[in-house]
Amino acid sequence: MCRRYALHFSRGALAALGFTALTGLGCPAAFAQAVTGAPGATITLDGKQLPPPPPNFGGVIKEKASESQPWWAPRVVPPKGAPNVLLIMTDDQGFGAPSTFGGVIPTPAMDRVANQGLRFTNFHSTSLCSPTRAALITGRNHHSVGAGVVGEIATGYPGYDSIIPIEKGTIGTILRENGYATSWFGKNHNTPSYQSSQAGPFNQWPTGMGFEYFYGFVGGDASQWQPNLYRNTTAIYPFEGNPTWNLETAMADEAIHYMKQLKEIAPEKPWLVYYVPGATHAPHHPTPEWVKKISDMHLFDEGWNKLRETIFANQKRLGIMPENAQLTPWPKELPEWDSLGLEEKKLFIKQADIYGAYLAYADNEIGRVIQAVDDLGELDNTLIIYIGGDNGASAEGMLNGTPNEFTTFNGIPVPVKDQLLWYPFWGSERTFPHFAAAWAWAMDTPFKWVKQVPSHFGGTSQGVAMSWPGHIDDVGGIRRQFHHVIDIVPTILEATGIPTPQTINGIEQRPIEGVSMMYTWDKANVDAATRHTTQYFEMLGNRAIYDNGWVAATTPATRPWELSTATPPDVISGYNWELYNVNDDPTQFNDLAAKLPDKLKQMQDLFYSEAKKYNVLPLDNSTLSRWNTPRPNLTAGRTEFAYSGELSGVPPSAAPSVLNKS
Ligand SMILES: [Ca+2]
Repeated sequence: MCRRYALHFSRGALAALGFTALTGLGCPAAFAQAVTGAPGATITLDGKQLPPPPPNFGGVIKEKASESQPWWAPRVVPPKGAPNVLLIMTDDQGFGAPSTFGGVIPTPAMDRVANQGLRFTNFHSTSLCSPTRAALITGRNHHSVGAGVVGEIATGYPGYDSIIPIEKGTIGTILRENGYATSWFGKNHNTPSYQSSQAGPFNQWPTGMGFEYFYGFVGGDASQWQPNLYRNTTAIYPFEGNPTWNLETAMADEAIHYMKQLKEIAPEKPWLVYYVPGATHAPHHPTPEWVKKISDMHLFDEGWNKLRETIFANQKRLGIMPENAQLTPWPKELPEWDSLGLEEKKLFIKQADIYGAYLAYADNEIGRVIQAVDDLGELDNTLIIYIGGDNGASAEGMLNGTPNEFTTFNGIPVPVKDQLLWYPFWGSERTFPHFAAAWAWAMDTPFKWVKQVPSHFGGTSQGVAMSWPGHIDDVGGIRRQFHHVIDIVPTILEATGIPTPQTINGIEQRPIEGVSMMYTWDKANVDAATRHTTQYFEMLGNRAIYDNGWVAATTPATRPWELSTATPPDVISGYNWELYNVNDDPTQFNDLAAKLPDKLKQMQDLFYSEAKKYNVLPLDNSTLSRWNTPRPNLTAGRTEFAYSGELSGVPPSAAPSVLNKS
């Protein structure tokens, strides 16, 4: 019976095929004695070659079927004990926004993960959307995977072309080929913009990157009321005729349905659910129920300066910030709350209430997904990683905020009196709103700077909660080791016991660049030195280097809230550098550059050697011109366009340019 199967698939033959172990041979099946190879047989790969080479036929073929023996290849299953993986990341959420990290906005779902696992207070993103996301799913630096900047402003260099190279496969592909069900819900932003129309190609859509199921939007942001929504690669419109429909709720429903269905059909099959809501990127689109709930709490009535003090006090009380941390000063570039008039305060409080409602709403829907994991009996068998934001809070609303984010992209500030016309509708489908830049700075408490800024922790610090019951022995603990978004893939691989592949589809794979964070799960390692000892940062010409507790960083030469209108200096010589000892000074309060010029020089040299290693060159700090630089476009060379009937969701990269035309 089963022994016979094993004879035909001997240990030596398995090793030759790249297989390491046979498990669960499905012996109880009545026909097991009659067949060589059983439909219920499973196998765990050694994972070096993905997919594995096809196994040799293990049966017997004669002229007649009645004299032959059929054979089925065993089903690939992950290593025993490999958990489900729920990988959650919100968008544009500041370090100091959620209650889990001292913020005033209630995030009980993130609290839940933190309280059954660990909080990481020194974890970093790239400071921008597509770059962080590409780094997250590949375990490589953003420039290493063509994502030195967002895809919309890609340029024709390996570090910036928005193409994830085939020699750097994603966690989706790796887990899928090792027997996981893989899925992606929410924001994509990793498909090259010129490949994001219905003309494809689709190999860098989620379903082409190893994620078997996708429900979400392709670009950098989307209306939550009426998004450009896709199921896999097909546009869908579930919101039509349903005015209370909201994507935050719909994507939670979808993820819950997906997990439930899997549990019922294949209860033993582990899954990867990559869950990345549009919140809290603009447009801030919470439901009216959440607007009321948060507005009634009056969280922001005392303004952004007071908010910072409140958050920092909470962070000290919770142990998020150590005793030696100092609150960085309010920047002179942004107005003090007390200098504002009544109308300004009224508008700005509304903007923050809507943002707060959006974050609380998103966390609530994430909480429903986590509760569904619990209800399915899978919580003890699930590694949950909840990353608070893919970059710092966004100051892209300019100084006054805006009822429509696209005014920022066009460099048009909207006066407060004009914005007040939208006051009653803020957050509804009639608006595409963003809050004032000063709120972003406050949401990044205790750090300096905001989204787009990789040089300072305000742009890169993301609170992370991580849990896997029974595997983290310091439940509710805090970890201060420096880590980076490229460390998540190696952490997942170590937790699942799945090796890093040497080849995927015959393509030799380049090394993963992050390090596993699993050593921090051990209580004995609470104060262990970080295993991520060096990390460069670069975005839009601004840059920094972390090395063994030191950070050298350029002073941002342009302001993120000026976006397309700023005039940048020479990208090499036009920047001042700062130097921090972040072991002693975790908020980057004391600039030591003038005191320690030799240390600064050593760190600058290290930045450039790392930059060469990871495709960071050539540096480019251009702003508006970068949006309009030539890049692949499906309309190139065409002057006539004919469209008949219904056609929607065509991205600018596949549509005729109507800029400066009437
Ligand atoms: Ca983002």
